[in-house]
Amino acid sequence: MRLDVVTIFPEYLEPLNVSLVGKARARGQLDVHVHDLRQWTHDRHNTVDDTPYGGGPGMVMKTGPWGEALDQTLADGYDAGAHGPVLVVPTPSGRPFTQELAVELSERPWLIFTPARYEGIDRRVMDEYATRMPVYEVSIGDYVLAGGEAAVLVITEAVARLLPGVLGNAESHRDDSFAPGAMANLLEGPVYTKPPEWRGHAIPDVLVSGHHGKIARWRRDEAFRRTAAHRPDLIERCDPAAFDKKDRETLSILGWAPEPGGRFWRRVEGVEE
Ligand code: J9Q
Repeated sequence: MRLDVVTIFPEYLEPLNVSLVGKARARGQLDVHVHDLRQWTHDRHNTVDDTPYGGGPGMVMKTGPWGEALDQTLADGYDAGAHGPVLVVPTPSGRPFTQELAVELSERPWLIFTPARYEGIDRRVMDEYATRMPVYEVSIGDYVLAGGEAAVLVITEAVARLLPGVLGNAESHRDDSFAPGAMANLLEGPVYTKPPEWRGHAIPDVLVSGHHGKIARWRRDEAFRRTAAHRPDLIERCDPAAFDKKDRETLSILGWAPEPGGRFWRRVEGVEE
């Protein structure tokens, strides 16, 4: 996979040299090119932004530098034999970044990221490149960043680990909370390793019982407990028919009951955690 990033802060992308993504690059599984947007400015102050039409706070990134940057990035990539580019624009007004979108992006041969500072990029840039390639405006969550560079790191890591041969066996994906096929879209429960007691904290006895059925059941109950506490929206979306008798018992202890209609779970008032 080829990856281009055009940014006014190329140093911000240094972490792409480290850890899983860095190793994927070193092995030639990922071909990363980081570009300084200001190389496509022509004035003495290397201006990349201007005031918004219609007034209002902040600055908007100008069409000119982005247009030249993307034209040249596309030309260089095609010259190097790349094909099938996708433009990925991190923005709080984009579609949510999910594991499903990570899988979709990991199946593309070439991603071009355009992280923006300020109040975003002039809309005409996305409109222009949308006539030549798919443009994905993506949000990594409901919070405010100073710019899109951190989002590029997040998206790149989620995508790179899905590339064939990038993950070792030790960190295989099958049990990830949000991976397709994970335990019914539940969050994962707590994990423990040696020693069996630490500063007076013991591990749950069941984990050393050697009883695999009981261990699996305990893990599933803990997954329900965490999911109900941290992500009630995931429980609410579940079809009650998806759960066995013990699942339903656990949920009812946690204060959840199937709707009278039977299509969803809902939180029952007055039941403690
Ligand atoms: C560029 N807040 O926020 C959440 N996902 C992306 C972003 C974002 C931001 C500011 C600039 C992206």
